[in-house]
Amino acid sequence: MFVDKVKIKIKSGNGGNGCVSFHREKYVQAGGPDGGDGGKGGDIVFVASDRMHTLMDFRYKRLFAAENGKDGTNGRRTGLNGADILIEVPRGTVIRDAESGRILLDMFETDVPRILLKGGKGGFGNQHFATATRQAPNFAKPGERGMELEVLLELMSIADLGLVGFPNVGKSTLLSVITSARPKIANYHFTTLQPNLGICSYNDYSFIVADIPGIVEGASHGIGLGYEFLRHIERTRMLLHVVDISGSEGRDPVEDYKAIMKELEAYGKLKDKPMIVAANKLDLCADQSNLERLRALLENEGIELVPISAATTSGVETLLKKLCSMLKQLPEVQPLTEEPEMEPFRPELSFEISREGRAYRVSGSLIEEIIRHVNFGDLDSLNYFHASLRKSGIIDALREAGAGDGDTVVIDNMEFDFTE
Ligand SMILES: Nc1nc2c(ncn2[C@@H]2O[C@H](COP(=O)(O)OP(=O)(O)OP(=O)(O)O)[C@@H](O)[C@H]2O)c(=O)[nH]1
Ligand SMILES: [Mg+2]
Repeated sequence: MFVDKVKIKIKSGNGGNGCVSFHREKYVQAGGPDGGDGGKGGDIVFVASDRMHTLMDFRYKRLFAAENGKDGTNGRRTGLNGADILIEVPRGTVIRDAESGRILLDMFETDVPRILLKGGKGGFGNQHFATATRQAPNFAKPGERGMELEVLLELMSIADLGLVGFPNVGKSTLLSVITSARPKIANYHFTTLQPNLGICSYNDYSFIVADIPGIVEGASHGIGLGYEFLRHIERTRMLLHVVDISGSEGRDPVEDYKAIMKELEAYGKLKDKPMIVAANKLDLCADQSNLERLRALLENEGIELVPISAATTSGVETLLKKLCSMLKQLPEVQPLTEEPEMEPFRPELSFEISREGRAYRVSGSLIEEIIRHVNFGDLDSLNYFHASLRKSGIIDALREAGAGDGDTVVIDNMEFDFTE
């Protein structure tokens, strides 16, 4: 089964905590603070590879969490950094924020690692907080938290030329003739079940060709299976519309052409792409009437028609010449615009105040975050705690909730007297 869309969870590592420690040595009294810093949390890194062609591997592994940084230790020793996680994806994978749909990364180039979530920084150990007036800082900083995100991986193949057409018209056969790709070819509909890419080199020019499953009339309404795959030719520079000009299946090639154009129109994003039409299976044609009818129609629309036989390769060289000269004039495929706004990835911190008998309880992620930074056995740290409560609006909220001087405020498993 071909998988080209998956949702996964990623999480970068937390930074390690800074350490509170004092230098201890025999006969040396009151050594200075020597608590080391926490290590940095691991990053979540993506890299595009040409060896992968689907997102199949992600069907079984959906959670990727980088390692946390280790805590600092005494003797000014910094904790080890957490290991990064390198996630390999096929080239052309677009990574979106699952919630907003915003494009975070377009994995356009192979082998270029790209960081999506940075690991949290390690906290400073108490060695950093010594000042002239505070020689024995009894606190250190906790590590910064990592980031967590649900992302949608979507493969959108990157190619120069996209092959479209009804099933069984010879798209894959043509791919096998002009590139070294060896797709499955057979005389029935929907032989191709996933996109195949191949590189076509002609004279000094080379370009990537994408072959996708055939589409049928009504594809935009869910008939057949090709419609979803049109995504894989969305980022091509031009299309090659392959028609079975012999009408070998008893269909009318002109009607086939119109039907496919209708589906491309319905898809939207493909309708303005430059296009050449290849009238394939010419070797099976008893007469030229189909070819002439199609030619008349296309002349009207200003679209070039090239008669070929993928089976005998007649006309293929002419086709390649035309494709190359057209491609050379078309702009290169560009990566999608990324909007990697890092801020919103950190969970919104909030708090709430509830009554607990006569006391007021403060709970929620914001207060938990503040508590992480406090050493309740240290006066400096307590002052910092009080300032944080004020700065974050918790004091104001308590007062609004009715708390007055001397009332009891419960935070975590501690009780405080409310003071302004
Ligand atoms: N006689 C003749 N047969 C051809 C030609 N091109 C392809 N065929 C045959 O047509 C059949 C379908 O070819 P494919 O290349 O699998 O067709 P496709 O368009 O990729 O089909 P789907 O993957 O099902 O959409 C095969 O039996 C091919 O051998 C041609 O130029 N002449
Ligand atoms: Mg095919």
